[in-house]
Amino acid sequence: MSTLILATGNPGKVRELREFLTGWDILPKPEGLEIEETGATFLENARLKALTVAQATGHWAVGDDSGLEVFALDGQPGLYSARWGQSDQERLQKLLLALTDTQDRRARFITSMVLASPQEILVEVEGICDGKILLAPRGTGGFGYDPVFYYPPLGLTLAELTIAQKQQVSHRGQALRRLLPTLQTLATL
Ligand code: ITT
Repeated sequence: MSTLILATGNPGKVRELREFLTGWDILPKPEGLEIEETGATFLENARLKALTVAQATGHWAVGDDSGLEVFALDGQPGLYSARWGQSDQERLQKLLLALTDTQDRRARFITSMVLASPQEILVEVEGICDGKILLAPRGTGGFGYDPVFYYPPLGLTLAELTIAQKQQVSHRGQALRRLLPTLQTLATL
């Protein structure tokens, strides 16, 4: 079985990537390997994560940089979604507070996902999920902003979905499906 390293320290992302990448020997990012997110875009940060981890381990690595863009907040927290507060709870409360009295609740999740070998970047893909920010959290699944992210076609928040259901509709699921042809090719090498 081929080895693939998940270039992330976020346990929520690890659960979602693992669910999708069956048939691979999946290993976590090496302990203590911290990657400073110095990029100016999601794509630049995703490249940094995937390539750094692939080079450090000598294996293929997949990394994503993602975030929540809220229309009424001019795209914030965006690139700084993880750095907007100390914990998921704090970030979520800050978001609800920032949107108090705001009628326009439109938002979207974006991810840039990159697959790299120790030598080079192999593929770059993107995924987007459109939704709305609720007035209060709902559901216990997922991670991050999922409990306030309402997905209109299903009438549920992403935190009310199973991992498999979230993968069907989420930005990360979409990006992973776009990565699939290359992953399938690599698996046969
Ligand atoms: P790594 O860099 O180690 O992968 P991270 O959590 O710092 O972990 P990002 O820099 O990509 O990852 O930040 C993404 C943040 O955006 C994440 O911490 C959440 O707050 C939010 N986010 C991204 N995808 C999400 C999702 O599917 N559901 C809820 N929140 C999400």
